[in-house]
Amino acid sequence: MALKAVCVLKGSGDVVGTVFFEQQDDSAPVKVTGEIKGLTAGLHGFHVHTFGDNTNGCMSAGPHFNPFSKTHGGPTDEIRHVGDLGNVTAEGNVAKIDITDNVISLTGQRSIIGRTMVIHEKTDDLGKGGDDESLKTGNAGGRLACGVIGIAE
Ligand SMILES: [Cu+2]
Ligand SMILES: [Zn+2]
Repeated sequence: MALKAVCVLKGSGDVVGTVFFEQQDDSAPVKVTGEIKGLTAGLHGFHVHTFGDNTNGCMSAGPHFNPFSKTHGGPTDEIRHVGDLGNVTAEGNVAKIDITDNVISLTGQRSIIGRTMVIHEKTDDLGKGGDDESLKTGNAGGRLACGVIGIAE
């Protein structure tokens, strides 16, 4: 049976979203779909952060989910955090999400269940920015909205 998860993103401003995750079995890629509204047009970093903790807003989610102690990268890079899903593109304030990823999972060591999905203020430079911060966060800036990823029906 397929594994499913869902995340409702909220923040201190107008950005809101819903993201759905589906994986056919343990070893299959995860299909990520959904929509985020209230963004400025352009690219916005989109990552899974380590903790499912929003007690102090999106900051409590901690750094990018990184169980294998790698540096930050893009979704198609060999060296990346498990949580590195790259950027989503907003057109007319809305980003439609349609990502298939082979590294995140809904089960096992790479499971994102109970962790936090974050949408950022700025573009993720995918680790190619040439400074230290690029290899940690992709210089994606503030956390506009976030939500804990939970098991869905
Ligand atoms: Cu992030
Ligand atoms: Zn990262």
